Amino acid sequence: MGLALAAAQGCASRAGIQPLGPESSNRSSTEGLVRKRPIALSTWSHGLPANRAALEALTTRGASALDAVEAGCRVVELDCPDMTVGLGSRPDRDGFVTLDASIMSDDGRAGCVAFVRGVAHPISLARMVMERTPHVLLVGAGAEQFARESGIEVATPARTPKADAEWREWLKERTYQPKINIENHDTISVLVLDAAGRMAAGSTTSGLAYKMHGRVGDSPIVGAGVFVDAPIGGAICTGLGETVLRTLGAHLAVEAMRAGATPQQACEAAIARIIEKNPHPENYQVGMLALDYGGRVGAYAVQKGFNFALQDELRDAPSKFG
Ligand code: SD4
Repeated sequence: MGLALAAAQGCASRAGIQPLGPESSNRSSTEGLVRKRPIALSTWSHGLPANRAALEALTTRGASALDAVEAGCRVVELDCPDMTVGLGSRPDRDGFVTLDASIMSDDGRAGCVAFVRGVAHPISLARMVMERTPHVLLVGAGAEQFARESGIEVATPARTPKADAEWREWLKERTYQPKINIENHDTISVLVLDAAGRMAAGSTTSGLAYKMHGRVGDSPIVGAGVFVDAPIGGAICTGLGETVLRTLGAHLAVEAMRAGATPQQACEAAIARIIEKNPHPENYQVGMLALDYGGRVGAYAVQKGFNFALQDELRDAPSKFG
């Protein structure tokens, strides 16, 4: 074990972070991954169009990190072939498409919405919560009322024909079992470091297909699905939200970095804690990405199969299993 890693693990364990086990797989495959600002880092392959929009906003429109995160998330909200983000998503078990989103700036400001219906761009509504209200999180009918009052159209809730057909098929069996890497949960989470050195993160999702009505995941919860804190860095998550909520996964990763871990070590430590606290990791997937102000990138997942977009490249994250 190198001295730097040993030191980071010492710091991490002093902070209560699970040190890496020797069996940790593919440890070094994203260690050493560094990019120059501006940087856009996003979950899954729809991170590619998200990053494109984010970087375009940063480089041609002089956008801030917050603007870039919002721009990246909006692209996927509008067009998500996986039916996991935006109004075209699969519904909950009662047939309602309910959406969650959050946005956070590295100065500690955050805005979130959960369990909203009929809003095409929950990420923008989350940003309005952050910038125009004294609150952090609005949910359900209250969030929709705030949207209307802010001039955002709230459509009559509906399912797309494809989502409707799939839901009707699902109703025949009515079983809910999270499936690893099967495209029933592919949140877009975006982390941006702009040229001026400001960081922001955002996440937007329909959560889990056929979830219970009223279920909210990690994505709209600060510290769970997203967390950024200057001058340390940021982290974003995707996967089975319950496991991330129980551990405040993104916050774990940022606190590991504060204790001296690299972004890669931080992702591995946070995933180790998630596995420790959530039994049967063979049955779930969580993917985590982290970034620091030096442009160092971390990526790690419970299972094989989590890919992410760094700038315009799609990469496979190393994983604990598989
Ligand atoms: C949730 N974490 O609601 C989200 C789903 C997700 O990739 O990230 N899917 O649990």
